[in-house]
Amino acid sequence: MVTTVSYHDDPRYVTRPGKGYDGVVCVSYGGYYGTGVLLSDGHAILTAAHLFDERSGTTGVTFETQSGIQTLGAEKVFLHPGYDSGGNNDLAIVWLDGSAPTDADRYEIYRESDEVGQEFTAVGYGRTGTGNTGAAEDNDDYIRLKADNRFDADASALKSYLGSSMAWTPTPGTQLVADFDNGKGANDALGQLIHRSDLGLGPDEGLVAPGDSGSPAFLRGQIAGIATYTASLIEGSSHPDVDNRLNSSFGEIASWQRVSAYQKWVDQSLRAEYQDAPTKPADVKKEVVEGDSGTTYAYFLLQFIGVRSNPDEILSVDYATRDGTATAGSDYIAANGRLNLYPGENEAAIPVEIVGDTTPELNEIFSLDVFNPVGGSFGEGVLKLTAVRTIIDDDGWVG
Ligand SMILES: [Ca+2]
Ligand SMILES: [Ca+2]
Ligand SMILES: [Ca+2]
Ligand SMILES: [Ca+2]
Repeated sequence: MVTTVSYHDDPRYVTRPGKGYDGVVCVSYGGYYGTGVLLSDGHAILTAAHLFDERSGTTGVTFETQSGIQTLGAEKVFLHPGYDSGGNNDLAIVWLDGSAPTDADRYEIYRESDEVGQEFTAVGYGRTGTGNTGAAEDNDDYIRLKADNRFDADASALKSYLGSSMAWTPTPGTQLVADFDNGKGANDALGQLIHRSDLGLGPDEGLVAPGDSGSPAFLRGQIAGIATYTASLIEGSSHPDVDNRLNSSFGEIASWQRVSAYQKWVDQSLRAEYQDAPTKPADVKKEVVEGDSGTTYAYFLLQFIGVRSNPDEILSVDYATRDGTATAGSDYIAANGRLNLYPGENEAAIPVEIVGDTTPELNEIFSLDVFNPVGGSFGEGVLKLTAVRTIIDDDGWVG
């Protein structure tokens, strides 16, 4: 991450373990590296497809958490089927070959469409440097930094202003752009190029750099963007880049894949991996054996019974886990988010990770609350549904 001020140890840029960014990981493949982010199920990393483009090799995913540094491999990697080298649909999901460290943060994806104009926090392992001089060359020191910026526009707005002087064509509604501001109108790239004037966030502002490909942009703690490219743009008499070369300096722009536009692909790609998930009520297991290491899933099944008033409509509910005798963090991993049922889907499972250990314990319970139904109801007067799961200890007796 290139930041406005140089010092990597400036508290505004550091991401120490335990402070909320432990699910941002370094992804290596074929001698190249980028950044990715752990999704809510604890098994999948969302990153950029171009990390895997035209190379071969093995995938490594490195976590830095309070329990130390741990690298996992990939069981498989899915590229978005519409990915093209012009930067469209530049998303990949890495399915880990084991569960992520239990102390790594898991993140929901951002599902609203109000990103433009909002401040976000970008976090990644990319090259460091300052806005004045850009990313330092060949300093792959793998420091996870964060910086803020604001989504100025949908990337398709650039094309409508720049036309054929821009060599690529972002699909409308699928990418978000932000510029790297130093507070001066002359270097306000998107103010100059597309009349979205905004002079930035002062010393908190930053921009992605090589190594930040695939890195998340967080809005309200959820993954709203996945970094895809940077650009130094010129149009007529506007030369906003401070040094007229592509190096993530002040006056450049970056583009993020707009995750809200891809929620169906993300959700359905993950659901296809939950091979033990129940698909009908008779298959639901209300008791789950704890296991001795890593995590295993307890599933909750959400089923819609009825006829959609509009067959193209997405139905949704919000959900959140709740402690019973089991405690989030040590016995299971808290989950909360929104479950969508897409057209043609009438049920889906919500996985919750059970934390394995070898300590004798009593059997313990926790719950999942489901609320805020959109497109259907739970029945008259019912605001919330609750289901309970029991974690069966497999480590002997306690007195
Ligand atoms: Ca900016
Ligand atoms: Ca700006
Ligand atoms: Ca530059
Ligand atoms: Ca056990």
